[in-house]
Amino acid sequence: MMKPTIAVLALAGSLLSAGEACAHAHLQAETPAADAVVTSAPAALSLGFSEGLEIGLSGVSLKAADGHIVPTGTATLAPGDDKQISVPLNGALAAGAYTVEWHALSKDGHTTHGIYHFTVSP
Ligand SMILES: [Cu+2]
Repeated sequence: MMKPTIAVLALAGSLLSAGEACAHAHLQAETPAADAVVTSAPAALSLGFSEGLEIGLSGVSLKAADGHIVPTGTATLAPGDDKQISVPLNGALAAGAYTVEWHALSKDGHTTHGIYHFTVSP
């Protein structure tokens, strides 16, 4: 008769902690900004998150409008700020629409991911 009670308590406990202590890394700001149209090609992508990240298991990929992956430098954390990822770009991006796909592992061990777009205008 003990087991169902324990299971219910465990479930209640996990729901409680999910609401209280969980701190997933949410993307808060990015450059170029989501849906921005920029007139000069950016030298890097930067993404700012709500929580500190494990950079080894976080990353960004950049896709051109035709779906091809655009080669980039390695994503690194900003010096002294483990919430900020910077991804250097190899040379100027051609005019066109781009998709940024990111994934992040926060210090609390939870993963998040997302997509946004920006456009480099001719
Ligand atoms: Cu979390």
